[in-house]
Amino acid sequence: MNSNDRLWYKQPANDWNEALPIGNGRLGGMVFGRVHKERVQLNEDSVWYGGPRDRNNPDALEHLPQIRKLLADGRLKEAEDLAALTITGTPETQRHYEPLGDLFINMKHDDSDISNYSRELDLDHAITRVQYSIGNIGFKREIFTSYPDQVMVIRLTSTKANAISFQTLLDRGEARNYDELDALSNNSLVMRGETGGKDGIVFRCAVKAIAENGSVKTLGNHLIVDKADAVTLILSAATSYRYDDPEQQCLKMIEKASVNTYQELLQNHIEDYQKLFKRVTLNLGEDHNENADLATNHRLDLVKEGKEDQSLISTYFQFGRYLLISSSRPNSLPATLQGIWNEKMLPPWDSKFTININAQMNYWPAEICNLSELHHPLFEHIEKIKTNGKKTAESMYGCRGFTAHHNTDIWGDTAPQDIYMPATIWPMGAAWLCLHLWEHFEFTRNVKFLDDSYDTLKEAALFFVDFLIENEEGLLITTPSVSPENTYILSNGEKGTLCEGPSMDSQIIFALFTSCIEASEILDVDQTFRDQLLELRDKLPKPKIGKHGQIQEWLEDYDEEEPGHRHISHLFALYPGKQMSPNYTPDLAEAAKVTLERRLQSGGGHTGWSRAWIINMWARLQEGEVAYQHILELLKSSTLPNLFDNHPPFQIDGNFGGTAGIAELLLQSHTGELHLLPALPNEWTTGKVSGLKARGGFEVDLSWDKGELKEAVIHSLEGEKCVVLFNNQRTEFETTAGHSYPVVFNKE
Ligand code: FUC
Repeated sequence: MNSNDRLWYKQPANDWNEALPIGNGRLGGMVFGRVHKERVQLNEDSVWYGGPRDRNNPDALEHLPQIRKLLADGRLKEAEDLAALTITGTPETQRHYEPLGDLFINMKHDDSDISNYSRELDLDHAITRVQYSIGNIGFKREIFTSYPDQVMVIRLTSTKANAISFQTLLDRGEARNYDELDALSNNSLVMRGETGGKDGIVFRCAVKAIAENGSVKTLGNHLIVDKADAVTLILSAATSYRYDDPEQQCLKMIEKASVNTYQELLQNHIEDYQKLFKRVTLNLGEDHNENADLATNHRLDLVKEGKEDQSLISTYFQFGRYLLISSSRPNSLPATLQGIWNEKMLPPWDSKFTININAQMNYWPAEICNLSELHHPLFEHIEKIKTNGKKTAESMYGCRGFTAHHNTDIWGDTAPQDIYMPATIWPMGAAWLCLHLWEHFEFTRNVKFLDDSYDTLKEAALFFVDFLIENEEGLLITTPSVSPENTYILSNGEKGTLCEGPSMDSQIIFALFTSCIEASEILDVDQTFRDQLLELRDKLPKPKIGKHGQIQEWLEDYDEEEPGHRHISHLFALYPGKQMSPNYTPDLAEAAKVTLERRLQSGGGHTGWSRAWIINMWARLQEGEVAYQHILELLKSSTLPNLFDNHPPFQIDGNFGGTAGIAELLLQSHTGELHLLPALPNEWTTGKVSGLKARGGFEVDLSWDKGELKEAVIHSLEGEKCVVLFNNQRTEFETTAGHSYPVVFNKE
C-alpha cells in the first residue's frame, strides 16, 4: 500500500468528527474504533422522514404577474412580502434524512493496560482497521461495507485462541427511535422501525454473528459471543423505499453473504472497489515526505501551524475520491450534504440535496477524477425531479417543461424550500443539475446516453422558453429570482434579494441552451427547437463588467450587502461553467479575478464549500499559486480531524469540491483543448498523475519536474480528435479509440 493512501490515528474517536467513514453508496458507517465499547454509527440512504407530497403553492400562478410588476416597478418590499406568501412551498419544508442507528460491540476485556493502539482508514482497500493489545494478546477489527454483497462486514480476530468475547446490540437514539429489537434464531438480531410522518419509510436492520469456535447465543435483545477465535458480523439494512418487504430483503442479503468466508467477502469487496479507486494515482512529491510516519490528525495540526505537507494534499484528493465511491454508487441515492453519513434525527439543513451549489459540487470530481459511473445516482434523481418539476412549472408558473428551486429531497420535491428570501425563490436548480448530463456526455462521448438524456435537457430548457420575460432593453430575463444567496443595496439604501435577471441565472440558461443546441445537432433532431433556442440565447444578458471592474452579480450594478459572501454565484460562468476563460475572454477573466479578490478581501471563503469553489475558480484563471494557498486554507480552516470538510458543521461538498480543484490544477478541458498543467503550483516541484479524464473521452497521464512537463500520454477512448495545450504550445492530432499517444513539447 502507498502509505499515503490512508488516514490513521493513535487513539479512538472522541466524537463523531473523528470517526472514520465507510460506505457502499447505500449503507454507511462511522467507525469510532473504541476498545471496550465499539460504536459503528449506521446510515442507509433511504431512511428519510415522511413520504412524497405536493407542496406547490396554489396561489403562485395568480400572483406571479403582480410580483413581476412590483419588481419591475422597484417596489421590492411589496414584491418580497407577496412572494413570501405565494411563491413558497406549502408547507415550507421538504423531507429530511435520518440515521439508521448504531451497532455497539461491548468487548469483554479484562482491565489490564491497553497498548499498541492504532486505527486507520485504508483508502487503497476501503477498510477500517482497529488494532490494540491487552496484556500480551493482540486484537484486531476490520470493518468494510461491500458493494457487491450489499452488507457491512466486521471481522474480529486476536492473536490468542478463544480470546474474543463480546455482547452486541443495535440501537437508535437510546432505544427511543425504533419499535422493536428482536433476536432471530440464536445468532441474529433485527431492529424494526418507521421514520414517521405520512407515508413514512419503514426500515429494518439486521446483524448476524458467525463465530469460529466459542459460542453464539442471544439473550434478551443482545447477541452474545463467548470465547471465539475469530468472529464475523454481517450487517444489512433495507427500507420500504426500495422493497415491499424490507425485512425479508435484509435477511436475504445476510444469508447470501454468509455463504462466503470472510476472505471471500473481503476479496469481492476489494476487487470491486479497486476497479474504481485505482484508476487515478497522484503523487505530489511525497517520496521525500518527512511526515509519512505521523498520524493524520498530527499532520493536519502541523498544516494548521503553517507547515506545508504536499502528501497530505494527495491523501485529501484520494480521500475525496474514496468518499464519492462510498456515498454514490449505481442504484444508490445521490450523495447528500453529508454524503450518507449523518447521526442526527434532524440534521443540519436536513441533510438533503441543496441544489444552488452543494449537490452539484458533490459531483464535480465525478468525471475528471475518472469515476464517471458514480454520477448516475444524480441522473436518476433528475428524472424524479423532472416528474415533479413539470407539475411545479405548470401549477406555479404556468410554464411547460420542468423546474426545481434551491433544494430537493428523497422524493425529488421541486416546490420552493423555506421562507428565506435570499435563497427560496430561485427556479434554476433543475437547470443547473441538467448540465451534469451534458458534462457526462462531454467526458464520455456516449451518444446513447445523450439520446436517453436529451428529453430531460430539452424539458429543462423548455421551462425557460416560457418563463423568461423580455425587459425594456429587449433582454430575456428570469423574474422573480435571486442571486444565491446575496442581498443587494439600491442607491436609496433599500435592500433586496428578490430581483430580475441575476447574472447566475443568465449564465446557467446560456449553458443549458448551448448544451441543448449542441445535443440536438449531434443527435440530428429538433431543428426548429434548436433554432428557437439559438434566437433566445442571443437575447440573454451577457456577463457585464461593473464599476469596480468586477463581474456584475445582478443586471444592475448594485452594491452587495455582504461583499465577502460565501456564494460567488456570478462566477458560475468561470467554474463550473465555461463562458469565461483567460484564453478566450481575457477581459471577463480579468473581471472575474477582481470579483474573487473583492470577495476575499471582505472575508469570503469562510465555509468549506466556498473555499473549495474558490480553488476551482483560481485554477480556471490559471493562478496555481493562489489556488494552492486556498488548498492550504481549506485544510487549515475547514477540515476536521477525520479529513471531513467542515462548513462548519461537517458538510461533504468541500471535500468533493477540493478534490475536483486539485485535479483542475493539473488538467483542464472545458475549452475544447486538453490543457496540461494549466495552473501548477510551484510547491508541487515534482509529481505524477495518472488516469485523469478529459472531455472528448481521453485519459491522461502526466509527470513533471520543476514545472517542466516530463511525460504526457493521452489515451483515446473514443477516437475523437485531440488538441493539446501546454503553456503556449499547442498540438493537435486525430486519434483511434484504444490507442495511446505520447505528446512531446519543446522546453521553453
Ligand atoms: C446553502 C449555503 C449554506 C449551506 C447550505 C446547506 O444554503 O448557503 O452555506 O451550505 O446551503
